[in-house]
Amino acid sequence: MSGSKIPAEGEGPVEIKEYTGAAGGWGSMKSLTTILPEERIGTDALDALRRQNKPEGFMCVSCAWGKPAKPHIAEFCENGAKATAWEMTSFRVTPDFFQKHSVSELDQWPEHDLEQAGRLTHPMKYDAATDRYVAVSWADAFEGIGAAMKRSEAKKVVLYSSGRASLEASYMYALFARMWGQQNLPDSSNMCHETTSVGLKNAIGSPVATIQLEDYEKCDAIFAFGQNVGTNAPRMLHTLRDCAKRGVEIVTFNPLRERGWERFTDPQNPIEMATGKSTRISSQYHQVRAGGDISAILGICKLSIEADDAALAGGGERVLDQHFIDQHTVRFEEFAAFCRAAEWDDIVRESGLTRAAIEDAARVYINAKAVIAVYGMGITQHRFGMDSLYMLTNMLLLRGNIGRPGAGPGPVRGHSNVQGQRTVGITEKTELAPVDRLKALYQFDPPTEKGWDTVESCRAILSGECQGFVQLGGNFLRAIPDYGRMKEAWAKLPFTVHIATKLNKSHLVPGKESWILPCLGRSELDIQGSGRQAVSIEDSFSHIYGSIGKATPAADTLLSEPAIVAAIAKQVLPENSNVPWDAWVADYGKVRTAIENTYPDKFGNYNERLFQPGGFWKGNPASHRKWETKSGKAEFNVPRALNSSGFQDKDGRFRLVTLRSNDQFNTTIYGYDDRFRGIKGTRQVVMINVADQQRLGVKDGDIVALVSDADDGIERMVDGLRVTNYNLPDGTIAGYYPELNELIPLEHHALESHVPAGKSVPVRVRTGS
Ligand SMILES: Nc1nc2c(c(=O)[nH]1)N[C@H]1C(S)=C(S)[C@@H](COP(=O)(O)OP(=O)(O)OC[C@H]3O[C@@H](n4cnc5c(=O)[nH]c(N)nc54)[C@H](O)[C@@H]3O)O[C@H]1N2
Ligand SMILES: Nc1nc2c(c(=O)[nH]1)N[C@H]1C(S)=C(S)[C@@H](COP(=O)(O)OP(=O)(O)OC[C@H]3O[C@@H](n4cnc5c(=O)[nH]c(N)nc54)[C@H](O)[C@@H]3O)O[C@H]1N2
Ligand SMILES: [Mo]
Repeated sequence: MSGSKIPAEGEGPVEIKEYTGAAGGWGSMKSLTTILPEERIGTDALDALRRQNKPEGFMCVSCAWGKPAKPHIAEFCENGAKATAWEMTSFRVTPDFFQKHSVSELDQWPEHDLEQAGRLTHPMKYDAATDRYVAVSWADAFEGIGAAMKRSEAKKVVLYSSGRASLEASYMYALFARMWGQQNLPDSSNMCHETTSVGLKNAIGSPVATIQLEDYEKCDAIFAFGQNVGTNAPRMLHTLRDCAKRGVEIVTFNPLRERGWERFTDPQNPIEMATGKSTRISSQYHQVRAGGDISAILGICKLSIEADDAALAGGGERVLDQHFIDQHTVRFEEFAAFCRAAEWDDIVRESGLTRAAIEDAARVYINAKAVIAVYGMGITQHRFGMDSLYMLTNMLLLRGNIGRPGAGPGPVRGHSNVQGQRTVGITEKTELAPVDRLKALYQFDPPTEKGWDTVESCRAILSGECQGFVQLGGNFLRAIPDYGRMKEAWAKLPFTVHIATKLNKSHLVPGKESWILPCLGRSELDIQGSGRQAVSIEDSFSHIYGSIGKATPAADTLLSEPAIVAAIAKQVLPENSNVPWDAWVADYGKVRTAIENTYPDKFGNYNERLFQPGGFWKGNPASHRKWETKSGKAEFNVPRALNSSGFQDKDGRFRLVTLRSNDQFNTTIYGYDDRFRGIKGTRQVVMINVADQQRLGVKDGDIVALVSDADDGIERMVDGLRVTNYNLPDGTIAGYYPELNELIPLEHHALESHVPAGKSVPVRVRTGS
């Protein structure tokens, strides 16, 4: 059994009551005036905020939303500012800190306290005799890591990256892996939008959004699925507000009524702030069951197709774009037959929505000339997540809503450079690696055997096959499912290397040998041989931006990510004059030239265009209706199930949605408040609606446990959760990630993309514990 009790937090009074404010507004100002002084940040940080997301400024380390060519006076949001403050804190985790606290002790600390302790300052190596990390020189660290890697079989070592590292660092990291003879290059995308990368590629031949920021100025309807804008991409609220004001219909599908999709007060608008005025965002809000999107969209498609059938029969105006369907798509007839045959009883049951509600949504869809479908983790993190995504593209294809202005799929990516990492070679899949170019440029034979993704890496860790784990940022152990089982196996790894800015749980379960290598953050000045360096990132719209850090580094002992990656590569690889690692570290412009030589179509004149306002666009074939799919056309797909949970409903079984609060960035917990959801002072909650509470015989404030209800016979439990009244569809309950990751079986993942299915986890509620 892998049960755990979450340690008590003692973070001030717990208060749970409905939040009545809009997203943004004074609430977000108040939240900022708390975190900025808490992190004791200096004038450097305020100056950095002023420059955040502006040409020649630094690009926010929080979300991947686009940075407009004409930025606002303050082009940052509450959560972007928190992320900056968190990185620019004046607290430090020095060798003394590690002398005071053993690793076993630190492992008991809540995640919040670990990161709040401050920025890592020195390279550290674990000493088992004293159970402490002790300071080592950079030279000794690299030598030790090199030796550990060379003792291992390259193909059994994982090189993970979290989506924050720059294009330059990521390109070097992936190149190093391949020159070493492997491509075990999972990244956070494997837990996130990989369903998009696989599903959109299959359906329309492009693994990313086909739209750009400016398309939001041209759409007349937005369909939004499973994304929490107010918390996870708050700058998008400005875009949505402008759309709503223009009369764009915004139709939202989400089991929770997320405040950002309801209304918004612009903190940068003095009149709105003074009058408390807010803009309504969604014109319709549908509280779909967790996993119910397949059926909700099926209803919309069925109504569209049947309206078109009627128009054909009666001579009315066509609803479908027949010309587009004929010219550009395959398998329409199969899909249309499936929709016509679908039964409303099934659609209503599986979506959790009434037929009338779906008819309202369909009316908007049918009348709109240009539709954007925006989505997040509520679509991708399900067992049949790809079927949900296919339904979303099916819907768009019916009326030719892909590849023209103001229309198309708009996945909202997570980490600020997660999409870019894939672009420059961080992938375990050979077909996505630029094998021929690498071979020509560096004269070696890149590996062709598929590497491990996140789930496969976890399997190899569990089985003992994995011989070592390097992470370029991130907190892998805490972000993955099955925390209890994985933690035990992780401790047996022969070596781990963590390139990080802050201490986290992954560092505190040392393998036989473990190093922590502290690096510069993106906001910091990075001086190398040729002077001050810039790095670059790619946003959700495939726009690429330069970023220059200006703040004084947290310690003069820090190295940059490119410098660390190069040093490790030089230890492990035989002397190879074809990669001038030192020259690259001295001048990142040379890495960009190498990237341009590897991907000439996407990165032409890279260095010249680095600071183009609004970023430069790497292009997208599907946006001009060039379909790089197997069939050469956009593909309709019939879904394999009517809901995406991938398990049967049963008495007492719930679909658990694991969510982010407004006070966290993934496993980084800034605080214990989730303002928009009215939850203060705690994260140990399970949100349940009143009818489900009555069925369970529990009430608001009771303490319960959640237990895994997967059919694999493994007991998994999280105890000490406070029942919290919440407006949710029957049978859907919710709580926070990462605390609940214990409950997700590793094998409960999206089928093709292997994204852990954190948005419908089968659980039971255990009372009286
Ligand atoms: N401040 C802040 N910003 C962030 C992050 C952060 O942690 N904090 N994380 C970054 C990262 S890496 C990512 S990937 C993104 C994540 O951003 P989101 O995609 O918004 O991710 P989640 O917070 O997990 O919320 C998913 C949303 O989907 C809804 N949902 C759950 N299940 C379903 C379903 O079956 N159907 C539908 N229609 N909706 C459902 C939930 O109610 C919730 O509103 O944000 C990025 N930005
Ligand atoms: N149950 C459940 N599980 C989930 C999710 C969910 O919704 N539900 N979401 C999934 C998703 S979408 C994602 S993206 C993953 C996130 O997984 P990760 O990306 O691995 O996790 P993060 O919490 O973003 O990583 C935080 C750590 O990154 C390090 N760091 C911060 N900035 C830098 C930097 O500039 N450089 C370096 N080198 N290190 C830095 C710090 O040490 C910090 O502790 O989690 C996934 N797990
Ligand atoms: Mo993510």
